[in-house]
Amino acid sequence: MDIKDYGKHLSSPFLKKALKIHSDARKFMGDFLKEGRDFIEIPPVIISGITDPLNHPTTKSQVEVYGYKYELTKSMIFHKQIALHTLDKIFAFSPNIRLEPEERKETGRHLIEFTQIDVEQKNATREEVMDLAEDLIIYTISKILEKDSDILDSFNRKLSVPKKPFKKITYTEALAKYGKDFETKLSKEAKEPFWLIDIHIMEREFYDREDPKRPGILRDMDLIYPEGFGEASSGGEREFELEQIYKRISKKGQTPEQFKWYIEFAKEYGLVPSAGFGIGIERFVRFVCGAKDVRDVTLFPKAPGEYFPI
Ligand code: ASN
Repeated sequence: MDIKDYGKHLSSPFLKKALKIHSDARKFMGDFLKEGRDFIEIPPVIISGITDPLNHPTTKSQVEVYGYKYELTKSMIFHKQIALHTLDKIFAFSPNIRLEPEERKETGRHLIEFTQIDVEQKNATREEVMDLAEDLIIYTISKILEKDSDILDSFNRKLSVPKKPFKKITYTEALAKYGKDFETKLSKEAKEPFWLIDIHIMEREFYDREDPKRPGILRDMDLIYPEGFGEASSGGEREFELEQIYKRISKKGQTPEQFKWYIEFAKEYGLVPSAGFGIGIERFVRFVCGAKDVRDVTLFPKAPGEYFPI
């Protein structure tokens, strides 16, 4: 985006209103977790010796500090697990940097800099955090409909509060019915957000827990928006036993050395069982506003493959 296009973007009434929705969404999500459910908000981590490997290729973004290499946060997954040594229920508004492949520029869903609300709860099951995520989405959408209906009307956006429980489809079923591109097809067909569950072991990162009763299947889930808006969230129960973590790392062709500080921590103090999820804020705002592209609702939009110096 050059400076002239950025000028147009900045002065668009759509952006101005979408930023109001963004600001309100953060407030309602924070209120729900803090006041409704006793979660503690923790500060985000920007640079660290460990970050999420992610399941898809991204270019490593690192900075050198005092001669040591740090990575920029791709998600706070490991920090969430570590924080549960002190607190039982946590969340952060976590800025993430993911240098996505250039071809993701036109998906309408990818930014290389974005924020997710990243939530984790000690000793929780997948089903408990799915229930929590449903309540969080329902609360936030209800509040936005109450407070910002004039904005949504001006966008001609008809949004309704989703009903609980959200529908579920297993990864195996989705693949069999719709083929490899199931997410796009299912999202286009759906009228309400729905869950994709029981994802296959090689399709997600090593930290999502393998079902002890069903080897090869994970105790995890993605939340998918309807109307073609695509993925909203990913999460699950976590691996917490070192043996299993070693096994999963090697299965993904990774090495414990890549996650040195996480492994050191786990060896020294152990990890606690937990489950959690993260919801991308800009994607949530895009869905609420019914925007074509996530860049349209973002103040400083940085798209894959693009140089945007502000
Ligand atoms: N926040 C996600 C989770 O809690 C991880 C991610 O964003 N890759 O599972």
